[in-house]
Amino acid sequence: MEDRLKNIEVELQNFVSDTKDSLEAFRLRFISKKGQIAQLFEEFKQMSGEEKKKVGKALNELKRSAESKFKELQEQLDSQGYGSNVDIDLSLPPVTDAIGNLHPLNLTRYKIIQIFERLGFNVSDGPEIEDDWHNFSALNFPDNHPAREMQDTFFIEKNPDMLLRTHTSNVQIRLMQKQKPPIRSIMPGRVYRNEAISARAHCFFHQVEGLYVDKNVSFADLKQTLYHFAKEMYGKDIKIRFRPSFFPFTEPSAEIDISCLICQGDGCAVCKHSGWVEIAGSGMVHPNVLKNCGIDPEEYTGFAFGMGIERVTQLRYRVNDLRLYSENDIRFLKQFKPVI
Ligand code: 2U9
Repeated sequence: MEDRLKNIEVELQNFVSDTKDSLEAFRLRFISKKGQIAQLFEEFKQMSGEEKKKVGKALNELKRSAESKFKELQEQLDSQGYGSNVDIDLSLPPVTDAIGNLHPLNLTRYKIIQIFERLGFNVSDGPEIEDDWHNFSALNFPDNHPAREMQDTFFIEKNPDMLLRTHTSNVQIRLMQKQKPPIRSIMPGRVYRNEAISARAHCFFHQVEGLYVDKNVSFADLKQTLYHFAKEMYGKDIKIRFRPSFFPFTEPSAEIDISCLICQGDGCAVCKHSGWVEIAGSGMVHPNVLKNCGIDPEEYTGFAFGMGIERVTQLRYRVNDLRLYSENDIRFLKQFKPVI
């Protein structure tokens, strides 16, 4: 009898209950009239006086122990809100944490990075506050170039000039200064221009520029790389064309158009009835720029390109007002689901 008392004590102390049903199981097993302890009391009645003396006290203690453990389990359950007084409606929708989503410009940036990373490009970063040399001079901008004027660029200090970078090309310059070719890198980042804010212009926007410098890099490499990008970004049926252009930092230079996604080239308001939309600028890195960074243009050639992330996002999601990107209006922001 004494051993059985001890075993039941251990069993009831180790009992774990986290539902109403398991609490009821405890009651039936230890406390009810048909439970184990009641059974022991029945046996107790049949015992001799001598035996009763030996186990009587322990049996009463076991009964009290079971009752106090039952109370403890019941209180535990009540405090968790699952107790007998609380009704829970399991058909109600769960209460979840509100999860935000990625900004559409970030969704586009990640997609662009993913495409170029698969081609072996890495991602480089650099300062947004830049000196004149890294933003203009090293890129072959002549002293009198209009971009160097206060009307176009935000200057922070004059003599020596410090400014908010107008493109992420400063990162290419810094990369070429410190790393010898082969260089295959893209530079996403925020850039600043002194513009009045409207649906079509803003004082800042985001770019991804790219640079590939090695022996024997040709204009054909540039064309195929950007054609591949356009197919990955806009679908395999996209058409692409290169229009001759001019930039101080590339020679020859070309602007890149894709066939209009809205009207498939038939002509609409988005493509101004031309069937084509501009998506990027590009060209072969000017020999002066390579020289400025200590790279021999006789040994190495390279191509570079630049595109606005807002522009790519506009074509992707049909966002027609640039101001929406920075107003932080939750009704706008919550419409974008990752399609990375
Ligand atoms: C180095 C050498 C060459 C980057 C280039 C463009 C052409 C270009 C615009 C597209 C839309 C800027 O965002 S935008 O307004 N970019 O047209 N960018 S080639 O050329 C470089 C960069 C760095 C050292």
